[in-house]
Amino acid sequence: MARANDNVVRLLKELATLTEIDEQSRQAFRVRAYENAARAVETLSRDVSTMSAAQLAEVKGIGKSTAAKIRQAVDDGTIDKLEQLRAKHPAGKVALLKVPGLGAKGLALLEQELGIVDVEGLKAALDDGSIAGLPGMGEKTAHNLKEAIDKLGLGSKEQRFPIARAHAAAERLVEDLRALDVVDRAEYAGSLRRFRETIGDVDILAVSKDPDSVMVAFVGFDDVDSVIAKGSSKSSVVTRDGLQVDLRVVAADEWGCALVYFTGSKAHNIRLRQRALERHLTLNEYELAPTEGSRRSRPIRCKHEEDVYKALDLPWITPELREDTGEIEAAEASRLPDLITVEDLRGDLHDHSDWSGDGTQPMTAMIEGAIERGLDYFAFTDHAEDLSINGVSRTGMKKQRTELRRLQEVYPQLRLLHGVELNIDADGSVDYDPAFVGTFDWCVASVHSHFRRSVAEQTKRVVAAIRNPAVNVIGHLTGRRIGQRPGIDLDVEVVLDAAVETGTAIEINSNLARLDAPIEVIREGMARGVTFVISTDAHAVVELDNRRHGIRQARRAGLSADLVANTWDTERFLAWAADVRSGT
Ligand code: DGT
Ligand code: CA
Ligand code: CA
Ligand code: ZN
Repeated sequence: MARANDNVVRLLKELATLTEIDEQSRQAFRVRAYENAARAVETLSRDVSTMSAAQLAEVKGIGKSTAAKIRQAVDDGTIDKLEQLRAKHPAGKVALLKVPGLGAKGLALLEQELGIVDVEGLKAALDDGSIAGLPGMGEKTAHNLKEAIDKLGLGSKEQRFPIARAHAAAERLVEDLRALDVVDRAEYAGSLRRFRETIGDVDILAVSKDPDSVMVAFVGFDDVDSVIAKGSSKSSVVTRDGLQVDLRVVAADEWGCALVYFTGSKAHNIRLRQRALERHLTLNEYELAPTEGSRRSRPIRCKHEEDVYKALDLPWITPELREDTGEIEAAEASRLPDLITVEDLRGDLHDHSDWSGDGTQPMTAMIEGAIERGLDYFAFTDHAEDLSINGVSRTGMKKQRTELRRLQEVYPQLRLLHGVELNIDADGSVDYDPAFVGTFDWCVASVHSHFRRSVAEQTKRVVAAIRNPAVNVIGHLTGRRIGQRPGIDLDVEVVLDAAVETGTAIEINSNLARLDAPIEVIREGMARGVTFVISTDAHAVVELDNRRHGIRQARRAGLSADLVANTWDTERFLAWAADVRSGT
């Protein structure tokens, strides 16, 4: 996405959230207008900074008055209305709005009745019982709020950020650093490079011969809100999003050791340092230095991570595995898994077009995007009719199919599947009738409702979907949104056993807010022989690139390509997909 577009999206999303708080409704006209506009810019192929307000207003999803705000965002770096709302509603309220079960109305009530404006205040009021006494709240609501806060870790002092938010900010900062003349390399390290689901702070490393200039530029970047510390080789800042970012500048021949050190994990580093000591070396952020008893007299400087591992008689270990959960032993014994890479993917099997309400682009754009990315096969899986705001009726689906069959002739190089994303209802049933469902080429079935049910009920409904002969794959298995909504409670072993028995695949959803199935589930599935599918769940062409996130999630679990159905060639894939559905 063009850099200007990225900034505008961020400002519009913040404006939508603050407007929701201000107007005490998520459905308020202006909230929807800003959200739609953010979505439109997110998927726009043109750079907004080259567009006039009039041109912007012509884009689907952008109204006239929002177009003017976008223009101001591009010109001034901010929006007047946004500044007013920021002053009126402090950051604590924005965090409160993220507590599941607490809407903008609830927020207003808490402030009016109890003066609560942040999560800390809410926690205290839950503990002393005053929430349960509020009109329209009660014991049950209080209990649910408490549970949500605990489950998401929102109550803790050292708040962690969902990877989606940290990743976006880190990518922008790294890109800005790389654009500086004085910077030779820049990369994010830490838990983000290991691809953890939540991030404490972002650690960035850069190589430069002129660290002072790098620091001066860094603390002045767009995303930076305040500076905690500014030194000549290390600085710490806080972004507008409230995220702490540490930057360290090193010399080119320190890069290898520094990147290993700051990527971590701490536990992995400790193991490496032990290995170094056994070889009469000490490993630190900059070098491998000889200790007493060493035959070496000079430290080893490493330009690359590979050199560090080599000095310790190990092959390079991918960052996603560096948690000291057996990867060092595996490396030692040359038994590291042959991990899947983005190049292994041949198809994408969960994609939306503008046929369902939340998709933003026509099928042709999505097809061309898939071809550009070198894919061999591609499934459109627009939402089925039971999803009230977005679903496509039976008639709509039939029309889409006719259109898709025509497009197949226009684009013979990409095998197109007419699929659907079915909704798994509370009782495990899905949309339409079985005969019609059977006419699709490919069926994803996902949970989009009833998130709070017992383990037994959730397990039963998902197993019923797995046993449905038409269903090829279960989409975003737990329905979680990292840092926002916990997943449904499932008996994972029962679900995975059913998937093995029927051959139904389990999706690895590449959306950074989801990364669903979680890695524990993927590992458990690997042990049982489950087949996986890695899909983007793209609602726009640019989101086809999210494949790389799904791949990193899979790598964290130790997954290799052969267990992932959409790494197979078209013929093998289609034969498998047909088998799943005939129950053989
Ligand atoms: P986070 O920020 O909590 O999500 O997790 P990390 O892993 O990014 O941790 P952070 O930011 O405290 O430190 C970045 C890396 O620096 C960490 O992964 C390993 C390394 N590191 C930090 N402190 C220590 C330490 O005391 N010993 C060792 N061996 N490494 C450390
Ligand atoms: Ca960190
Ligand atoms: Ca750090
Ligand atoms: Zn979807």
